[in-house]
Amino acid sequence: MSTFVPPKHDFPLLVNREPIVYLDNAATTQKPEVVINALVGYYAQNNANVHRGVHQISDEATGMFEDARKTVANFLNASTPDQILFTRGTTESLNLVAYTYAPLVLNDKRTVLITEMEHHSNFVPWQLICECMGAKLLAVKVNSDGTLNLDHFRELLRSQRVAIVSITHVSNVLGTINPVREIIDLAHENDAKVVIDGAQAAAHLNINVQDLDCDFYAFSSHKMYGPTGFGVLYGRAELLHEMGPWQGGGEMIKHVSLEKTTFQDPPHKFEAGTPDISGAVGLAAAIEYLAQQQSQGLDEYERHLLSYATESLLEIDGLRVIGTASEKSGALSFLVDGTHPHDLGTLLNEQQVAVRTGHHCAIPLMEALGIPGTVRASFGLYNLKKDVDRLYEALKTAIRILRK
Ligand code: 7TS
Repeated sequence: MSTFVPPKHDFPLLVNREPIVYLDNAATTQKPEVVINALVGYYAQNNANVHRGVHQISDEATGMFEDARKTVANFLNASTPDQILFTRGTTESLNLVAYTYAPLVLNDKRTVLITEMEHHSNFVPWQLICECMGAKLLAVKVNSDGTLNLDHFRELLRSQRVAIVSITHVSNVLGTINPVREIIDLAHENDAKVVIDGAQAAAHLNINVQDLDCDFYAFSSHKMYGPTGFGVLYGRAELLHEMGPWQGGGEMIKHVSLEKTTFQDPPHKFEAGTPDISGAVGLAAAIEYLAQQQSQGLDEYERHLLSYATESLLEIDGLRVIGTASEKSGALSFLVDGTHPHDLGTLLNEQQVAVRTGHHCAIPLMEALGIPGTVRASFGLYNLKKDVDRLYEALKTAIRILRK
């Protein structure tokens, strides 16, 4: 095990709600005190609207908001901050691409490729826009171990006129880390643009949009220790310039008249109305906090913890891990013979262990795997081996009760 020490004491909720073991980090993470303080500090000291006031406080708020954009650009290694759009989260980021970029390229019966392992938020927006444009939506198959069927991907790229590939970096159910670099290269060789859903990657992997060479990258602040209701879309500059605005309103215009409105350059063209300024400030604080943890060996620790959890749970009679790819991160899904996931989740909750059960907003994946749902334990930087041991013991008790 690495020398990283999980800083549970940095997270007030975990301290206040002891002895609850929180293993639902793929749904949302808890917030460290530095993030909570950044939000309170912003409202107590610097709250004003951005990009419009001539007064000092508005200047400060604008500075903090735009500094947060720079922090996010560095976090993703984007070449410029104006390629960073602030949204309400991954869901809104993906909808933004579907509604403003897809119409430019989905004419003429072209295809959007997703995969069977997508979260509904990387599924439904594409279905809606494809229906609207008369385009085809196809899904790359998932192998029984939870990896992507890359042969099927290559075959679809060959046989279809693919305009867009939209794929998750890390599966929220299986934990699979997809080989996105390879997928992006293959897609580009076939003239398709690539959107990456980074919702489950941002807290766990180092993301470098220039190395990946992706066209769009989306993630949510709340899954990486930042505030809820805030997120990011990275877009390649030339594409953001081609794309029309998304919503109309204040601050996204250059000039308005009855005849014609002209628009600001990206990113402001895509940010109509008063944005979530505190969200940006909170996300910047979360990114700094996460970077500090990473500098102390977090990545290795998280890998060890996931292996430890997998090995422990596999000792339980009749337990089957759903998703056994060699490259995994964050989530551990499983089923236990003779029990229903929901019953297990309920009995775990009674023993103060918080997990998620069900289809995890990935019904097509459940159907592809032929399972009703899973129990999912998902880990954050504060989880200890002791938490895994609590899960193990609570599971054994739950199974004993259910099998009586
Ligand atoms: N994409 C993936 C891969 C996700 O896991 C989620 C949320 C989203 C998109 C949507 O993110 P949002 O912040 O816009 O809601 N996943 C989950 C989950 O696994 N359990 O609760 C939410």
